[in-house]
Amino acid sequence: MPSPPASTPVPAEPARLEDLALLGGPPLFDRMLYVGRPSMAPDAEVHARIQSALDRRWLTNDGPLVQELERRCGERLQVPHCIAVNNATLGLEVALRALGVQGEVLLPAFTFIGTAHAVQWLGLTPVFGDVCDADHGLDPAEVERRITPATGAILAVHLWGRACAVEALEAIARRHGIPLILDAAHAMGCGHAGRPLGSRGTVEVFSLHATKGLNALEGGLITTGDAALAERIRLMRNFGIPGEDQVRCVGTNAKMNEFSAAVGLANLDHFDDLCVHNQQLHAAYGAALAEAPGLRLMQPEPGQAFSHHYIVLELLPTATLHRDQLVSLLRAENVYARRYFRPGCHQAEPYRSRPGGPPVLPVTERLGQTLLQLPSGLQITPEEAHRLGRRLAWCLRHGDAVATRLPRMA
Ligand code: T4K
Repeated sequence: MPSPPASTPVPAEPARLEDLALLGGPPLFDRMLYVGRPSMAPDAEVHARIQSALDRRWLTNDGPLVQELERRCGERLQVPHCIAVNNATLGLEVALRALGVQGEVLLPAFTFIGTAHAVQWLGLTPVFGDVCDADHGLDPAEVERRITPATGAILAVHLWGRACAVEALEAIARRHGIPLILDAAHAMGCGHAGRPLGSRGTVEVFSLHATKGLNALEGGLITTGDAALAERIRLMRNFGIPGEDQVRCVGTNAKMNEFSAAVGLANLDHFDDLCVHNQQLHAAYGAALAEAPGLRLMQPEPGQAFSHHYIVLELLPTATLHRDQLVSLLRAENVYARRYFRPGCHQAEPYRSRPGGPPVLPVTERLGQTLLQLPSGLQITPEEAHRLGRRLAWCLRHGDAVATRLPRMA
């Protein structure tokens, strides 16, 4: 059968199995949709800010655009100290180093590998714990179980921008006299207990990577209420140099440059609108998937601000298709869904090969097998999100028949 003309959208619900793109039908979308596609301010606004940096010939080393970004983000996050860095991984390293952390660091295995590598890179020992089903963040009960006198810090993650169990983790950290570092890489635009995330624990670290909701090409922010810590972090991000002809401590080069800050500021002007757009996408996906059997769409913490940057689905045991089958079906439809975060960090090298082998972490293992993420941001309209959701729901409703035509999954 000939493909429909380009102007006619492919129906969301196929008339027959062979209309699925993986089985020979036309793809649902005429372009690839990605998880992590950057959402950008209008080009002219980005260009104008970059041009201002070029005109000043001040390109890095605590330039005026970096300072403006720090001030505006600090206000937005309601935190006294906000320090821009060149990415969140180095941000975590600088925070750990400025806190003088030694020995072991307790962290979740279900996170991006950069969280664990930041610890390992400093010569510290990552100790992995499991996460909670409810928020996919580090389980305080696991921390209690694994904490020892060798534990130098807890490093928890606000995964997908949902707050981890901060109150319980803060209490444990306080009781043991160790810092709580929060990886807030996903958390711009997200809140907890009526406030923006960014001012919890000892220190929080945001990512402004291109794939994040607020992007500065590459970048990060370290936020804290501790003035002395903030000063050490500022020193350490610039080789330990407080001013001309002085070096006060060991440091690294974790400075953000002016072009990154220019992009970050331009995008910041549109960030609230982006969050509204993402909320509409989430609602559209939710409406289409409401009746999809065996599937759960992650919801924000009730009543709290949320960026909806990550649209997270969980396949339940009753689902008729395996997560990886859905991912293959979607790729053929030009939807590049992701399987964050598999394998869990404990199953990745070098951690997997440590003596004694990786710990058994049932929730991490299960989430690594059952979660997938769908596209968000300006690349996709709510109407398209609805069509994509309907296609997914159709696949699950007809999963038994679809599965007979797909390679078997383990
Ligand atoms: N902690 C957590 C919890 C994190 O998730 C991350 C980073 C960090 C710490 C460390 O933050 P940074 O040091 O990066 O600031 C991506 C990002 O590279 C990574 O920053 C992010 N987490 C992670 C969740 O996602 P990959 O390996 O999935 O990237 P990649 O290259 O596959 O890109 C993802 C998709 O985005 C691609 O399929 C296409 C699209 N894309 C990407 C880029 C860079 C574009 O369309 N345009 C682009 O310019 O890690």
